[in-house]
Amino acid sequence: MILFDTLRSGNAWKVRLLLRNLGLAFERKTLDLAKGDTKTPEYLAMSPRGQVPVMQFDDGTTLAQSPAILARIAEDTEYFPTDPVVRGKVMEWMFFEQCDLLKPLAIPRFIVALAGQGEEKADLVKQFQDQGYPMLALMDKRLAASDFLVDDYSIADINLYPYTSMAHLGNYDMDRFPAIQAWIKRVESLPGWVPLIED
Ligand SMILES: N[C@@H](CCC(=O)N[C@@H](CS)C(=O)NCC(=O)O)C(=O)O
Repeated sequence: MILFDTLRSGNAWKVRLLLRNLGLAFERKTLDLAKGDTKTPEYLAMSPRGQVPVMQFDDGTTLAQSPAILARIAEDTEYFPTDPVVRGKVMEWMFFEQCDLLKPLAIPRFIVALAGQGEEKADLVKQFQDQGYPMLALMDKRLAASDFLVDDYSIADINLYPYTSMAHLGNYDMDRFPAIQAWIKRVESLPGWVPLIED
């Protein structure tokens, strides 16, 4: 299997976490967005949006969109339960992340920590934080009642962990969310956890 990623992509980090959790071997092709690596005709055939991650499977098929990749890799494993009610809840959290959480967390992190424009774009950061804080409050409420987002650790946790754990880099005050902080520590203590930048 080949994972197309970038050095600091949280969406690709999700896929590496699952692969490491499962102990699966894979090759990593680390691209450079600034050089247009994801906008070539060959790459756009795999990812019409020209984004990472993309996974190329051993049968030659490819898949974009991190939750879809997680779901395919986790099929028939404990990380993607088959019970329709439980599986539905796992999907619910993954859609929540894509629709409501990803941009409010990822864009401030990009502006502040990666582009170094936190001061000049403070208003924009605040606009995204105003969207993100209520979503983090929903997560915190759930995690105050449960060790993991659904029942046991699943691809729901893997999908929500990277950008939540990096939210402070976008100047989010994560002290407001003690249950999220405890969950982050819980995820990081599991076998196979790897940091964003691996040695
Ligand atoms: N919904 C997508 C989002 C992927 C995404 O935003 N990837 C970023 C890097 S983390 C990217 O490739 N950005 C370059 C671009 O949008 O042109 C997913 O979950 O995989």
